[in-house]
Amino acid sequence: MNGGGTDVTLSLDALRTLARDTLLRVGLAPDHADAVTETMVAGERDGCASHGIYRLLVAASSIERGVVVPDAVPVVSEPARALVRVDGGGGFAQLAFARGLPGLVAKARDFGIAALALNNVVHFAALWPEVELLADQGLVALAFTPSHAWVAPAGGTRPVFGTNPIAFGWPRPGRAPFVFDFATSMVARGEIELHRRAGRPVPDDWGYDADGNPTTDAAAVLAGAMRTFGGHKGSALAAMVELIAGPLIGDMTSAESIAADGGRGGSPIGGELILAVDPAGFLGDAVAAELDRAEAMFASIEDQGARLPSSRRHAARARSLVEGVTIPRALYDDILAIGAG
Ligand code: NDP
Ligand code: PYC
Repeated sequence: MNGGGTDVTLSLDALRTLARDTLLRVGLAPDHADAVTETMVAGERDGCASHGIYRLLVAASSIERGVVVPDAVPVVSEPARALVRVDGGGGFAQLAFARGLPGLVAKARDFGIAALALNNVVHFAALWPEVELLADQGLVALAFTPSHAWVAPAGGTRPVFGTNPIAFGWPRPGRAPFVFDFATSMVARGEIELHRRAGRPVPDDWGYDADGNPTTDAAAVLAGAMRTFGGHKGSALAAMVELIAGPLIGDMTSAESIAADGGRGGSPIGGELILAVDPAGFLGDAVAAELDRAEAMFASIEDQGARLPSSRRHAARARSLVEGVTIPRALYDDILAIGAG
């Protein structure tokens, strides 16, 4: 660790130790602490501050307020031949995903397509680590999860939807997969929380205050309603995520999640849907040729100076592996204070 000023620089190993020790200190079981730590370290390493080590504050608060079951034992079942379900038992989603992953991959290879439902989990994280893992194994992947009702539908000003991210992964032979992962709100709520912590205003199209007026005050948006991205298009996608990762898998909508939280201010409770497609299912021996055709599309994007999603993330990853990560001292101090009383 170094830095006596406004920032603190940590190696990834030091960051991992900080995260794991903090989670164990607030009572998270070791298998959960390992899984949760890896997702936070990956976020910070890849320059995703809203879902990096800042999430220690969020996860610890969910544990301390009794929102998450700290020693939950995920239970894996097979509701149909191409489907895997993991009942997370009220624990964090990361361990449930890890338990369901082998079955999802095996079924996608057997049937060409398979789905994994995580039920009864608490979700504070980014989805890209999950689709990246699947794409690294040659599968095309999609992931969806509702959150808490914080987002107004296009044309309204009162929260109905969660920030409802959609993540996609596509395998690229010999290179990092094509991955995108974004909220269907203008930005993730975590980004607005970071603006509030830093005392920075937000753009006036990110959300409304509690009276339904556009505002640049981050705290007012957090108390009011966020906006969907892309107007009615983001609104429809947010509704889709509610449906396919809510009622379709027998789990909560964002409105039900925030009601279940009962004002405790914890992370969203509910489900996640992950789809995996094996390109060989449609293509057989033609997989390599078809993945090459996809490369032509990626080249035509980059050849004109546009960037692919994840390129910023991978550049941050390469930097962090050498230089470590730098976080605000105020965040570091808040993390050290977790569990202190
Ligand atoms: P952004 O609006 O920053 O969008 C992120 C995605 O868009 C990334 O894949 C990013 O790639 C890509 N991207 C950004 N700018 C460009 C560009 N100029 N050209 C090409 N691609 C670009 O993220 P959000 O604030 O919407 O979401 C951040 C995170 O929050 C996500 O990881 C999401 O999973 C998480 N989240 C989790 C929730 C949950 O309930 N668990 C709820 C809501 C959000 P790159 O990374 O390389 O910049
Ligand atoms: O940033 O919107 C968000 C979020 C919700 C749950 C996890 N992250």
